[in-house]
Amino acid sequence: MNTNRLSENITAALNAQMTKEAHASQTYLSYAAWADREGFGGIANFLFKHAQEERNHMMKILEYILKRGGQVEVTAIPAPPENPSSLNNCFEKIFEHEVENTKGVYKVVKMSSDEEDWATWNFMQWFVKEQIEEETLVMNLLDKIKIAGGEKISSDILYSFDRDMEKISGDVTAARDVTTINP
Ligand code: OFO
Repeated sequence: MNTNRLSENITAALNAQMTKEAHASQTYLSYAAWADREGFGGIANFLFKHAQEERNHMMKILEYILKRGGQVEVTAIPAPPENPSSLNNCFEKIFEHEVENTKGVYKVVKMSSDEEDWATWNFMQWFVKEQIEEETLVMNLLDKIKIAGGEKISSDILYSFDRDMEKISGDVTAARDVTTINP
């Protein structure tokens, strides 16, 4: 008896999205390390936390595939893009990355609607909402940087921006408190 409730196409699309989330996690991780090396401790912490969030998104999809009796395919993750050239560039790159991720989410939503797989459609609505929040968050940060001078942001504004970023709370444990038991 076949208990797999996912079509071949949906399984492939969900696995692809899972890899996209893993890639997003690696990208945030790489930018976080860059930010830390540049001396932006608050921004680095924000990005480390976000890397963990993206990994959680990957796990959410993995668990869903398993729950529906489908086949999980863990594949190679593409390397993250090059390091940003500035703080402004860092958040521009993040915004572009999030928009790309949203496109991947929409692809699965469209496919599930075409196939009338309402379980997957319903599952993916969480990601649609999450992408709105993430795009808005990055958009607002970019606005702040723009007002503060964009590429020409002064070092004292940069200092207080970095300190403010330390205070932005995410859904996950602060990077410095992360352990394997408490990811
Ligand atoms: Fe950037 O959030 Fe995952 O989906």
